Amino acid sequence: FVYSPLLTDKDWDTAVTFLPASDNKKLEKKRGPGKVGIIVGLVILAAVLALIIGLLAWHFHFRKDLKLQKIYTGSLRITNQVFVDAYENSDSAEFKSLANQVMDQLKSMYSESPELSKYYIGSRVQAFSEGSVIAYYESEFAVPVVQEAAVDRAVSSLSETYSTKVRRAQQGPLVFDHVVSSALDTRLFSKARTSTRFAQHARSSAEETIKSPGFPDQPYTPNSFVQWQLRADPGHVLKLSFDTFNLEKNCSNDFVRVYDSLVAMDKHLMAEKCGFYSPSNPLTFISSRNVMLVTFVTNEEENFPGFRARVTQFKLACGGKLSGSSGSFKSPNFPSYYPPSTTCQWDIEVPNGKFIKLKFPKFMVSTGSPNCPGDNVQIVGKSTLCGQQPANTMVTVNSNQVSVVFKSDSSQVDRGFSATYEVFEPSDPCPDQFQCNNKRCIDPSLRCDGWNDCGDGTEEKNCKCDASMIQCRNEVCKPMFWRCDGINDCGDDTDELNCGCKIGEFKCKNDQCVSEKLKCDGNPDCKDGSDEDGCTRDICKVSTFACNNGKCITKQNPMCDGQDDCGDNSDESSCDCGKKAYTKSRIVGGQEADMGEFPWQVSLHIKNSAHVCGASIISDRWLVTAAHCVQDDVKIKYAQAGTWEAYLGLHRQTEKQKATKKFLKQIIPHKNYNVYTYDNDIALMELDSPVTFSATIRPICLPTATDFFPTGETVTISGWGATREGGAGAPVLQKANVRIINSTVCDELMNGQITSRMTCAGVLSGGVDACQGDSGGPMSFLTNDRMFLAGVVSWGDGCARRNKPGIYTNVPKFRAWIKEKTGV
Ligand code: 4AZ
Repeated sequence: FVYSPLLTDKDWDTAVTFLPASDNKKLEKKRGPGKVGIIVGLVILAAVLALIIGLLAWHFHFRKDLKLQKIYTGSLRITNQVFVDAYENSDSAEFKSLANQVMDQLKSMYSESPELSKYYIGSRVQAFSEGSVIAYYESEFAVPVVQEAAVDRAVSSLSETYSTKVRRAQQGPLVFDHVVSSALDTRLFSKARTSTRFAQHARSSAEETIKSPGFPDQPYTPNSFVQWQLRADPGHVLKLSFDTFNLEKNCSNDFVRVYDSLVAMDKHLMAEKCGFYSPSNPLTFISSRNVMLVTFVTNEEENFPGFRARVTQFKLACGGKLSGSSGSFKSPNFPSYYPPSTTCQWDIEVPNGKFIKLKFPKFMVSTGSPNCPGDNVQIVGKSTLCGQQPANTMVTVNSNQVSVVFKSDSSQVDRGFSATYEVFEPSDPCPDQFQCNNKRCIDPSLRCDGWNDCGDGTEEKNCKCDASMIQCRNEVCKPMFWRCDGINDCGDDTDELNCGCKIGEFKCKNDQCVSEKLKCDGNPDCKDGSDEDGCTRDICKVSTFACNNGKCITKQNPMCDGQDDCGDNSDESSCDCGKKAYTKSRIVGGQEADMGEFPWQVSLHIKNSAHVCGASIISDRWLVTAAHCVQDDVKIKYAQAGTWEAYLGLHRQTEKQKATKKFLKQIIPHKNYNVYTYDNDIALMELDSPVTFSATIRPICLPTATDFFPTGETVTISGWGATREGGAGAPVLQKANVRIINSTVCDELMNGQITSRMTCAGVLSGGVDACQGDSGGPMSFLTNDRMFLAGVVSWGDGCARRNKPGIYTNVPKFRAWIKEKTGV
């Protein structure tokens, strides 16, 4: 039901009266200052002095009386009362009677403090909950500006007095303890806002929902303040699950706050949220007791669709006894937010004589700082973890027993952790493996191979290198093919000393050597770009943008960076691309993408059959894919538009009905595609009708012809391809980050098969790569806050093998061709 707004808005603006203007007489002009001049001067001086004195008097007399409206929210426990159901209804006689008593006693409590009694206006009880009876209230004070800090101190000292000992408030029958209060954020009681309050009780049988005003038919209303008081049965906790959450990005304008209380107390603020959350990565919150408060505040600008959340109740249980040789456990509600004010203890006992290895694949436990105040995970007798820990953080325990205690404090929750444990022999912590200093165990063949597999580099120290490796002076080994590639791989430059160039190589001005083939290919392959110097080019020089007005821009990535670099805005037009709709936080070695994270990703199916290739949306009519995906074979006419159906906005292959299916009008493979070398592996597909863009369907930005993606830069690949070489396709869209690899190095690794129409990217230590079924899909590069189509998945030597990067079609090379064929 709806409450009326609590406090009538008071206007504390103090009227300011200006000093009367001095009655200046008209004065005659004279040559010199003379007598009259002196008099005039004195009069002006006197007027100025009077003005200064007046202003000072106003400042010290009136301004100190300027009053602030201060609201403190609080809760207190009434220990000598028993909760009755009627207390849930603020219209009931029982509620009103107890509320009046609480208000009386609050008044008498404030009268104990001179600062508070002087400025006290009134209180209002907002709600009661069980235990014995907890009252939630707001108290209002009109405080002179200069007294604000003193009043804050008086309120917290009063709370301290009542929270430490049980006290009967003067002249009242109620006994209070646990009086807690804090100043209410001014954003929660702005005068301009219309305010609405709801109270709802979750039941086990039925499902309650809460939603922003107007949802789902219209955007939420501006300048509103809505509050939901949520309750569950005693002994239960509440779960709030947002199935839609789409608010403005900036939390200082519109936000949702979730409190572990029935009043908006910062001490019990679980989280403040804004922005857009993907349904595949939903927000859910759990309370520590049977109450929760949700507040929704909007300002006058930009109204978004809003949110809807289910409210359920359940009994929270966590921790327990764990035994056996291995097992797992996780924080309550993982991977969504754990409840505040909660303690869970897991007592692990493995067979006698064995030790325990704990591993945390994911760990996000509130903010970390020295000594982990707030929320933390204690591995009793060993260490305490908090904050964000690297994936697979490991802790070993030299005992067959250990207790792991997770504690959250009263505010600011996070996504928590997952953990596994397994046993190890005390005499052999890493059977047949190398033990790193950080206790990780790795395959012994990974020692001294130039890659940091331990994570702490221990296995790359004190190495004797074999002939295929460079012996760096600092005693690490690096692969020989990294010698003289312009990158300091050793860390002490040993690998870049005494570098001449081989036959077929070009010597850059910085002494780096690059393949002769790369000279004047439009990409600066030398770090200093000297391989592109002096090349005759009809348009702008390398690494610049050719504006429509003929101007050349030398700045890197000038497109869509919000600045009109060209002067005719041509570098800022066509920028409605490359942005995902959602907030946030196969491919071999990747992980599941969030829904809508790659809204340009397309799944190409043979009609009424399975996924074959990926593609990327570049406009409402055109897709880019790989030419090798559209080559006829003896059985299937892949080159014909009628063979295909394209799924746009697809996340899970089994949920095709949720995606947009499109047929094709035509396919344009690049005419120079080479079936043997995969050179020019790119094709365009025209949809038979334009697609409507949405949160899950959007185009990616196209790079300009002169864009280039520097060695070492991170790019993201996505697709439903195989999750290991020779394996099956992924049911859910996968993503992985890989790095751009120097073309010269790549050409050597791939036995001279790399052309300037190809870009290499991967993780040379292996394990992360595109694979069969990812072909045609995007390699996305993030710049200026947008994703650009840097490459198209093309080919590779197997998948995710060591020193075998993935090969991608170099999209900038085809920018003019795309424009010519599609107009995009
Ligand atoms: C493929 O067969 C394929 N490792 C795509 C990419 C890679 C290998 C194979 C890169 O579609």
